[in-house]
Amino acid sequence: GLTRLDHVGIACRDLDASIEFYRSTYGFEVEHEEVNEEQGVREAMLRINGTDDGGATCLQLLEPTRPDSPVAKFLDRNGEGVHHIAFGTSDVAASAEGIGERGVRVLDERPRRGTAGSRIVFLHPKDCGGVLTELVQGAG
Ligand code: CMX
Ligand code: CO
Repeated sequence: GLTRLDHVGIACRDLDASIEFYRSTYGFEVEHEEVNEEQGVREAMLRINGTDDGGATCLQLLEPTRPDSPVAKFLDRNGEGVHHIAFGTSDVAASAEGIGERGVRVLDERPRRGTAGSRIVFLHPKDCGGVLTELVQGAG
């Protein structure tokens, strides 16, 4: 099952400026930074706290790497802001299958590679009350 809030994804135009905002305003530090070309993002994970199951809750700051990417389209339509939420699971394929059986469209037929070797799938925001929702299984 889903065990925790893994992260909140935030779309931004300037990753470095966004990192600096969260550092100087709240004291959150970057734990991990990478480019994920498949998702079309340059991203940073800022850890907020650890959790009972050994995971963490993070902010994921997302800057688009190309104009046709999901985050670039989101910025064009909405400007900067909250882009998605992500729930942690110990078995992303099983969680996605169970949720799909309840009539929610799963956007990824099989899990894709997410931050730091995690495995992720997305659920359609139109089936989730307008919230783009990600399921994530840590690399472990
Ligand atoms: N949150 C809520 N609603 C969203 C949304 C979001 N982030 N993105 C799009 N929508 C809504 C739009 O507002 C639009 O609604 P209306 O039809 O009412 O106007 C509808 O969904 C379709 O929007 P669109 O701009 O035409 O977008 P697409 O259908 O091309 O794509 C989506 C939408 C969710 C399928 C696509 O963004 C996607 O596949 N996302 C998953 C991958 C992703 O977001 N990767 C980046 C993050 C990577 C990571 O977390 O590691
Ligand atoms: Co995410």
